Amino acid sequence: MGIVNVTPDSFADGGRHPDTASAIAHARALLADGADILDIGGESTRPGAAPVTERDELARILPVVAAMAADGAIVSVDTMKPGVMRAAIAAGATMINDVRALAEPGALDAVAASGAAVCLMHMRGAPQTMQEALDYADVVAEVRAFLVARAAACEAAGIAHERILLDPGFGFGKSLAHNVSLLQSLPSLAATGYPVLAGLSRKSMLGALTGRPVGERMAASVAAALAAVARGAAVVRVHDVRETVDALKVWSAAGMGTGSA
Ligand code: 7PM
Repeated sequence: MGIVNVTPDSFADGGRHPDTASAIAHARALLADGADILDIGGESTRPGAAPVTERDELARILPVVAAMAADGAIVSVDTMKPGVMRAAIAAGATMINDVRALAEPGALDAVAASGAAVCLMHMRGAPQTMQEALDYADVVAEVRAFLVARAAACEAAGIAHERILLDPGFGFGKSLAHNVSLLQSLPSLAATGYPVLAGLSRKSMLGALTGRPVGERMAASVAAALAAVARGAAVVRVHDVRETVDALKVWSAAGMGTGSA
């Protein structure tokens, strides 16, 4: 899964859709690099990020979703808003990636009413405050229980078991030790039977492990993707698609098990 961010700093004071063309070009490059899925996001989940209105989020992502769906790509949309989910699905998205695991009122129904798949992610608290209270008795058990409960809520709302993926949410309200525990215990999440999606690309836990700033974390990110696949991830969400796909090809040839980047 290749990451396509459509969150321009210039958008609020700039032109109407200043970066649609560059986002589409980036998405096409990720497909050429071997991405199986594009994850298109117009709302930053960055800690402390300013909230984005539904109107602005739609203006950012819809042209990109429509163009990539028209190209035949499998399109995921990274959003917490039911209105954005519905519009994105109508424009051709077939997967919703929600860091709030469809907790927003109406989100369950928005996905259930469609044939779309959903990635349910674990986050402690809200993006603005999630790194404040990092207390877990057993982070692996707590994350797993949360995700299994959300999957049950999805199924009760009419979302088929086969359409649900689980994601421990690396970096979302977790310390380095919590993130490392979750990575090591990914098989326990995979044992639920739902495919697991792992997002480790360029994250601060890799900075903590290597001492590298965000612009110098590609090798760490590729290693993290391989580690996640080795521990049972079915999908890895990455910025560096070409390098990750190359690494997974060698990994696979060596009989180390397969995943999709
Ligand atoms: C600032 C902070 C910028 C955090 C970007 C991020 C995930 C996700 C994100 C993930 C799923 C990033 C994150 N991370 N969706 N969206 N899983 N399913 O590093 O780990 O891309 S945003």
